[in-house]
Amino acid sequence: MEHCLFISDLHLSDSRPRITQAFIQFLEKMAVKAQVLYILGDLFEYWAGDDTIAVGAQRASIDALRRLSKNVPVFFIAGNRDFLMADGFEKATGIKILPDPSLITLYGNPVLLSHGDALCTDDVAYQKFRNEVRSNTWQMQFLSQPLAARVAYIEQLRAKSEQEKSIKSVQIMDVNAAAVDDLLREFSYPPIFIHGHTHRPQKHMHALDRKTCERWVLGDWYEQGSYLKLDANGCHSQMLET
Ligand code: LP5
Ligand code: MN
Repeated sequence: MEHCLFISDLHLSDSRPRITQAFIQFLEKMAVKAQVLYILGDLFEYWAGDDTIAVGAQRASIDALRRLSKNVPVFFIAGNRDFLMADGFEKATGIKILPDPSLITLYGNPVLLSHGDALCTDDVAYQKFRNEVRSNTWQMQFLSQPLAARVAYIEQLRAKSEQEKSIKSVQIMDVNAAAVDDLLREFSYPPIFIHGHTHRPQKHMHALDRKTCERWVLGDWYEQGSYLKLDANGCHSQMLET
């Protein structure tokens, strides 16, 4: 049956070769049979800039994506780890980067897609940081630094983020219910909304202004790979065999 696939939060890294292997296998065995593959952010542990491609970063994954995209369209929405992906990444992989959020139509239904971090509005420290680093001026300044300096900065930032996360509550790091409602209203009540980021895979039902919306949260790939399949009958959450 014709279907589309959705994944997010793989956090591919040279330090976790098993996940990279699982990802490449997923592309070659599963995604190749799909009509479209959507990657909703945090594909990589971090992305320091498109010039990392030239030094061989994530070569195996990038090559596998390029092979797939010759036959299956692949779309990407940036995560908080890989929002610096740009034209160089698109060219190297054949992937098209979409804005966050994006409303698409699949099998006759509007489907809203996002990474999901923008909805964590209770995490005030993160949102302040997010606003800063998503500005063009900040990104131009950051990307003008040598790659080694950027990587060193990101490593420090990762440590700071982990330290802050250890004292933030679970609720603060989840999506804010009112922010979800506002987004669903803004996009005229899409019946399906898919996002990642929180690493809490679940189907949530939203009843809002006498409309209903299924919100599907994708899982991360730390312990086991997973994906969401959407066909004319709706969404189905699937785990990869280990
Ligand atoms: O990613 P995850 O899920 O672990 O945590 C996120 C939020 N953290 C981040 C930071 C990234 O993990 C770091 C790696 C991204 C690299 C991107 C490359 C671009 C360059 C960027 C260079 C500046 O996104 C975390 C959220 C969590 O999701 C749940 O939603 O809570 O947010 C934080 O922890 C951020 C802090 O609250 C605020 C950070 C302030 C940083 C101030 C500058 C620190 C300077 C460090 C050097 C000393
Ligand atoms: Mn994320």
